[in-house]
Amino acid sequence: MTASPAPLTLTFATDGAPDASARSASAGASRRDLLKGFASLAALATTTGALPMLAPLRPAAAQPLAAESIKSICVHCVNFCGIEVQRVGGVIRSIGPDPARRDVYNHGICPKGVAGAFQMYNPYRLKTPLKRTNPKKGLDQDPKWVEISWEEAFTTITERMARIKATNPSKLIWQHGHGKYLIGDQFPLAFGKAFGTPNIIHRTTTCESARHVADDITWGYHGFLPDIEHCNLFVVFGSNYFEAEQFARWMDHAVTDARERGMKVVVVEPRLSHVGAKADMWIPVRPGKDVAIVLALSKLLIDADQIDTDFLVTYTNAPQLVGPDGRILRAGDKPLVWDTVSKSARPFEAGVVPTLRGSFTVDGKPVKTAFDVFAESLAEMTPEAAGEIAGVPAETIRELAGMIAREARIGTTTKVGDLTHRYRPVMIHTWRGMTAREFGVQNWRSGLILQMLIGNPDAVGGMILGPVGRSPAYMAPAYCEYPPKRVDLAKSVYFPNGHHDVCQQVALTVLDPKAYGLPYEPEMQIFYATNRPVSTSDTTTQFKSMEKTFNVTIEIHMTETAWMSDIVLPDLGFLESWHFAPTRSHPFASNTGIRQPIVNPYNLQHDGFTILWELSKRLGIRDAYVDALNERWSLKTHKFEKGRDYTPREAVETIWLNATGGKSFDIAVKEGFVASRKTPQRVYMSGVEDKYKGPGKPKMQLYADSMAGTFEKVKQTVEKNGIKNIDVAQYQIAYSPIPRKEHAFPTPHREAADMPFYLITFKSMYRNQMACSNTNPILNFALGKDTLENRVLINTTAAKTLGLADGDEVVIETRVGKVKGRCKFTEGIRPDTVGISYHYGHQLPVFPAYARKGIAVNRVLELHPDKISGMNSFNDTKCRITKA
Ligand SMILES: Nc1nc2c(c(=O)[nH]1)N[C@H]1C(S)=C(S)[C@@H](COP(=O)(O)OP(=O)(O)OC[C@H]3O[C@@H](n4cnc5c(=O)[nH]c(N)nc54)[C@H](O)[C@@H]3O)O[C@H]1N2
Ligand SMILES: Nc1nc2c(c(=O)[nH]1)N[C@H]1C(S)=C(S)[C@@H](COP(=O)(O)OP(=O)(O)OC[C@H]3O[C@@H](n4cnc5c(=O)[nH]c(N)nc54)[C@H](O)[C@@H]3O)O[C@H]1N2
Ligand code: SF4
Ligand SMILES: [Mo]
Repeated sequence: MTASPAPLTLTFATDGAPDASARSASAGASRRDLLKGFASLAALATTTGALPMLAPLRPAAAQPLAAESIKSICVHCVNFCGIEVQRVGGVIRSIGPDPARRDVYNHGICPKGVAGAFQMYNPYRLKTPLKRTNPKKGLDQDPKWVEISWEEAFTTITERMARIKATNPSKLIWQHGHGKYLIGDQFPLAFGKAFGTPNIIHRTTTCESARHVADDITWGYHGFLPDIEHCNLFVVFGSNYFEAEQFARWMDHAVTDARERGMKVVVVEPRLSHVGAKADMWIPVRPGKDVAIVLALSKLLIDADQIDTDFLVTYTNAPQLVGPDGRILRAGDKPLVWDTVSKSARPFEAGVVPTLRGSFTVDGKPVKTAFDVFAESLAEMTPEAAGEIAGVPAETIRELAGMIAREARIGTTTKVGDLTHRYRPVMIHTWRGMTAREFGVQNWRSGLILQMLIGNPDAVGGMILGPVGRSPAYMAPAYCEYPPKRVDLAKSVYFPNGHHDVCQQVALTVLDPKAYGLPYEPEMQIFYATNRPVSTSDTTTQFKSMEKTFNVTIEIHMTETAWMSDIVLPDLGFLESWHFAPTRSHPFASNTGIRQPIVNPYNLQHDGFTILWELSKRLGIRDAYVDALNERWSLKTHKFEKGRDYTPREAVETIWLNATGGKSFDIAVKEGFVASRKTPQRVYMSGVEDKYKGPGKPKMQLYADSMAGTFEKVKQTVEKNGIKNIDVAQYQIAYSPIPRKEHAFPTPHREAADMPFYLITFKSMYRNQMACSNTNPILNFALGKDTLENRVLINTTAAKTLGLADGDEVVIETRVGKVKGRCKFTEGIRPDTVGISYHYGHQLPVFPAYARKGIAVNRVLELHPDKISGMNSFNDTKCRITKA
């Protein structure tokens, strides 16, 4: 899904309201039409009471306008595509892909990227700081905003923060979402350190943290990419790379090219996504049951001896011995294997030849290999049993197992460049499909284990890993702190492996800190580029918590989160500011880039960086902030100096110089990035080969012994402290060292049997998250009626048995609430499942009607976070559909 950098223009109906029927992509619309359109839109923009001031557009006729082309990086979504922006007379005329990135990342850009300029010129932008004068907070309350100066805003905020700092700095909470991709995590984290609060909370548990944590537990780092260039069978369990994903503008093209070369794509997903529509085979799995299919595939491969024994023995802990207590046997801290040479239990050191399978007696105790513990646990996971759970014919599962076994070419090698290396051209892939749910870690662990069975980690055509082993602590039993220090309870006994923050928990702890043993009452929350309550499950509770605290929101336009705030600060957007940008790349390239300001139509003064800098000065912590920044960014050759200020450009330059080994910043400004292709040696030999291969090395955790260890700690901590709100039996299921059948049954699947439909959500190409695109004129009017609202996707046959007609208004009822929306019949979804895309149904009266269209599905999603990672439950809720 790409678009060429054609110039964009649009017209509006003459009554002043933007009109979809008057939509036009013709070049005929004049700049005056454009301005008139914005002015009329602006008349609706009652959020601030102020009319927008547009960029100084000069009359077209007078003189030829200077045309410039500027390189930057899109961050309308998290794909970070390289872009080339055409600016004429100081105004953005078009945005297209940066052709120079083709070899290192993105081919083309998407409609959201093309429409990026309209995020900046959007008349609904916040233009001045706002102060709430109605003390009562609620979505139904008018905040009675008054405009204030930056000076008043900073003074008010600093006074409160100084008081908090003097009493207990932990009472300050900073939450960001999209903000991570603007100024980066490091600035807020450094600020938190200088201020003294541990409560800097990122959004990953609403995003994909279960996937990260599964990787972390398994190989001590998170992240992988499919080696699509060499893969022959790509099995996708819910990764939406034609509409969403995080490497999509590379992956969509790479998959399309590979299919032309002959790569087969199998998509396992309840809904026929664009990815499924362009696959060789679509397997409509019942939501949340993927793990059952993957376990059955594992069983079939093991039973047929279609596994890579050599890989399992050499790189993984599959040969390690497990005792009757479910723990790995150790001598000191060294795990034991059964040595076939000495016929005894020994650490895997030089001269030892471990067996993969077998039961033995060690010190009078019966033990068996971790591999056998796993294999035996699969006894009942036949294709028939898994098919029954997952709603998929057993034959289909057998067929897929056959394809994997055939294509994996176990035992073979191939040549890439001058490197001869293991060849396993099969990749099992997921993004949020298997992971955005309770038991998300266990679901994806099953996928990782399946890939260990065929030996594809860091093999040609397989799964390419990052710097594995970088965080060995993630592979050890978790700390299980109690009482918790952090308001999100990450790494506490509640979410022991919450390595990536637990953002949706903040609201619950704020509402009742004592219930979780938090030794303080949170007082103030700053939200930077996140619409948190709307982007997570159980929206109502999330909003309630904002009634309790003093809230500041840093935003580009009004959002529900801002509406619940005491002070709202306008931010510069991504085409208006300097950012050191984390860019995406692909398995064969790495790159470093920047974003640079291209326009500033509303003459805004501040961005996230300058706001934090100013606060640090006013709070008297600037030098401590500088120290923390040098540490957080790991700055070595070029550092921030104490006793002086930095402009955003100077800050970005400092980080760039450090990251690029001193490459001139002129390159950043001119080219936008520097990149290098990786050699095959670096791609395939620097991960598991380097870290985990052979005797004397640590091992990838096929059997996650650490989980059993963590569970023991949870149990002890609960008993010792008399903790009432932890269900130990459920933690035992969650913390199994290997994935099992129970992980296909998240809470609503067990408890809400009277609700007939599974409810899943997904992303749509024309929207980004929950507030980025709702007032963007292009994304709302230029793309056709299908993009204006989301519908309840329901299977045609199922809908007819409910007496529905296509397009009927229906009520979606779950155990936490009801929402209404129009249905859309489709054959592309299972009859027991309904699908509703995210992004729609804004709740504020200040938004125009078009921005409020559609269904705010998160209002009816149940919250049962994954107990390991804290991952929010997006695709577990069950529902009833009735005609409205
Ligand atoms: N049901 C369901 N829920 C989901 C998902 C789903 O698929 N289904 N997806 C989930 C995922 S993957 C994620 S990551 C989360 C995202 O959740 P959030 O991080 O809360 O994302 P948004 O809702 O987009 O909030 C980002 C805010 O940043 C603002 N913003 C954009 N640019 C700027 C800027 O330059 N400066 C400032 N200050 N603000 C800016 C936007 O206007 C928007 O209000 O949502 C999750 N929620
Ligand atoms: N257009 C657009 N692009 C985006 C974003 C956006 O908001 N809009 N957000 C960005 C962000 S922050 C992220 S994290 C990525 C997310 O990127 P992805 O994870 O690729 O996208 P999602 O649509 O969140 O979810 C993936 C798929 O999971 C499927 N699914 C749901 N339940 C199940 C299930 O039980 N089993 C299986 N197998 N599949 C299931 C859905 O149908 C969906 O197609 O997208 C990024 N790109
Ligand atoms: S995929 Fe995301 S980053 Fe790339 S152009 Fe589209 S919105 Fe921008
Ligand atoms: Mo995300």
